[in-house]
Amino acid sequence: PNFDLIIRNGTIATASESYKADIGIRDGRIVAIGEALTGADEVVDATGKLVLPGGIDSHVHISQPSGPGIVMADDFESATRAAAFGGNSTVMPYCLQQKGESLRTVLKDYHALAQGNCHIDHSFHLIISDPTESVLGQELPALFANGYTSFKVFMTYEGMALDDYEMLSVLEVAREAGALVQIHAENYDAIRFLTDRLERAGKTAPHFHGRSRPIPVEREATHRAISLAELIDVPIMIVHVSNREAMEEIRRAQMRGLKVMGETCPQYLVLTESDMDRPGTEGAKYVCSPPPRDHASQEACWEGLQRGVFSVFSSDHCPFRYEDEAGKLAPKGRSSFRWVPNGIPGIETRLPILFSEGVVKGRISLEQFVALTATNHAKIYGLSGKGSIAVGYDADIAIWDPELKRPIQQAGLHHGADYTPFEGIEITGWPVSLLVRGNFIVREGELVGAKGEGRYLPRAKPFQSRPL
Ligand code: DUC
Ligand code: ZN
Ligand code: ZN
Repeated sequence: PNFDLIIRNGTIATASESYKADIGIRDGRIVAIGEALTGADEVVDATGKLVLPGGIDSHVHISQPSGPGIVMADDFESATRAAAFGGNSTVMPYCLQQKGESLRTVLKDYHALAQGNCHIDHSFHLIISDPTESVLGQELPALFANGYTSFKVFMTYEGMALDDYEMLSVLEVAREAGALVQIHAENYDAIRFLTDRLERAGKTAPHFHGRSRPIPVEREATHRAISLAELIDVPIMIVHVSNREAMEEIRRAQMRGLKVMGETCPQYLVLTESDMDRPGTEGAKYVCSPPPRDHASQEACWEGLQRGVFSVFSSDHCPFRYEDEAGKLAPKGRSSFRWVPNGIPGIETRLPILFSEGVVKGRISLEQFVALTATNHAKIYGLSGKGSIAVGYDADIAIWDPELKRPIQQAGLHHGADYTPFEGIEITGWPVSLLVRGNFIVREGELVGAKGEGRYLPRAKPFQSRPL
């Protein structure tokens, strides 16, 4: 036979067009796209279905240490399983450098966690929290050369925040090496100050998490991050943008010709600050940073997606269990929002939310959906042969039923968390099957792939990371 597998008669969509055709797959790659292909070991009929590039989620946290006594709800097995059910074929989790750690040790640890446990492909970003001379001078440059071509820095959080001098030093190394820097932009001192004042006033319920980091905290840090990157002349990605003011800082930088990219996430489209306002401690289920804002902010994030201010849409999956000693309300947490770990699960619901709220409701086109959820992630982060449906590309394919209606329910999800912040949202359009390199991982809603099928993907130097 010509092919191992033919996917017949589906509607294929890429970042630039959609059309009906058959896909011929051999040895894990797409080798033909055409009409009436024949000669395969197996033919899958995709009539009435959408055939999309598997999602790439370039912002997820898996098995990441998150504070004393706190354990993330997902390991690599459960996170990649949930990701596969959510239509994803590749994830890019973080490897967190804690103070004093060498990057080599950090990478070794995360590879050990991932090795043999992943259902889908994965690549890694580093989080740099301790930019010592040896990290900047030797470790980072050596790692770039080895396929670790992007990393994240934080402007807030104890033990992670870099001051402006450190930010500049890191950006300088990124410029030399051609790496892409993701920035978590919130003003650390402002958050510390506001948190202290709120606690002093006895305002410690989860709801006050939002009040401890209002929009100016994010806007100011976004502006500062852009200014620092401009000083060094190095491209950056501002991650998890939550509101209009931060979005407009990015847009203004783009209009000025700077290479500043932006990312937003499902929580900023469908949640608001009032979700944290639930009785008792239940608001903790929605605590993430930046926090969800208001309806006007949701509209601004849609606008950013529609107009290309944001080039990627990621989950920021960062799961903690609610009913768990090691979760959202880990011991200290009972006293103040300050101790609630920041982050929510979303690896499985990212694509259905954007499809249903975006494509089905007419806010974005199907082609924009593909660009925002797969193609741009591959291009921006240097993943070659991924993120599109084209001859020569890996056969990473999600088959969607665009008419399947089902609400998001915790009971139907596959992650390790014990709740979803998106419970009850009505969704039209779900992925039903998922292939990675030509192999079914999920088939008609059933897990058929074994853990360990997912591969590690080193990445090329991102083109976008070239300075002006
Ligand atoms: N930043 C993230 O990217 N994820 C979760 C928490 C945070 O602050
Ligand atoms: Zn962050
Ligand atoms: Zn994150």
